[in-house]
Amino acid sequence: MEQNVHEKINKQFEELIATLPSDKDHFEARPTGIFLASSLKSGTTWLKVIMFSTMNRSKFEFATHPLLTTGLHDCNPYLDTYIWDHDVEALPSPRLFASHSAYPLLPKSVRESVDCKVVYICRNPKDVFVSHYLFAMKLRPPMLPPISMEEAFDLFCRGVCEYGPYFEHVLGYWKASLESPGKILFLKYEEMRKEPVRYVKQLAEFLGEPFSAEEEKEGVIEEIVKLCSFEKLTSLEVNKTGKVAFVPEMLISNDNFFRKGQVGDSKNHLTPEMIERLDKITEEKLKGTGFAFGESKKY
Ligand code: PAP
Repeated sequence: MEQNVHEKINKQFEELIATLPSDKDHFEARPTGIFLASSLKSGTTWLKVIMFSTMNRSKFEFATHPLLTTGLHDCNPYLDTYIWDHDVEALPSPRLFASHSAYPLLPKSVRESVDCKVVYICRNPKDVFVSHYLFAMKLRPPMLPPISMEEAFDLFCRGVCEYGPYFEHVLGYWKASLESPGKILFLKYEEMRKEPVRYVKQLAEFLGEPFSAEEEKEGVIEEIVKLCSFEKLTSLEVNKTGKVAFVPEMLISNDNFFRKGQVGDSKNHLTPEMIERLDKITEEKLKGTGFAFGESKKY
């Protein structure tokens, strides 16, 4: 039943999109370019700082690291909004961008470049939904009527989400990562939370900047994990009181990007019926794909 509804909505979208005018996309990927891609609330903020500190580890001391005083989003701009009012060509290489775009909507040159790399992070849909709902309620303009969790949940289940239906977003990148493993690294939030050192190491190798034996001995990976930890970032003044403007007219406090940072917190917010419904949709969506979310069966 749910599957049919999804298929119907997808078909309607495809038909609608085919009728829209399209034009050249002007973004030119560079071979050294690196994209952090994700759907909403999947661990983007965390991976952003991990990527920035991994790529720039020889430039900065941990004791005086710019992340201790600089807004998180300044280290890796969202191409989705940054490109509206910035000259992306003026940025030096290697350019590090983040994007919430679905895979087919990434700039063509990014998808087609052999060397430009993409790192995708996904998270189990129940935690994504809860994290997004609570975030959206905090930022919802007061003149708009509130949306109940039940209503928002129904929309999420029917694939009505910012940046497109959640499962299609994840599976789009996952399939692309199977086709081009050297170009797209696919990560899972839950697995990274369990073994951050292992994944920071894998990330550095994927980005062509593996940690040397000496760096490993000096504990550089552990320093990066510590610097980027939820506890460390939330203790910093810049993340308590600083603000970010993805678009000029909308200032968002940095503290909105941190809530609990836990795996499985959705069980404290969703009813057993909601959990059952989303688990069933997840099972149907993933059937035959070979893909599984990190730890999705444990709660
Ligand atoms: P975005 O879509 O607005 O960019 P994103 O950063 O992808 O959000 O996800 C936010 C989630 O990551 C929050 O999850 P929660 O609501 O379940 O708590 C946030 O707490 C979590 N998060 C942010 N920073 C970290 C971190 N350093 N380590 C682990 N989780 C983090």
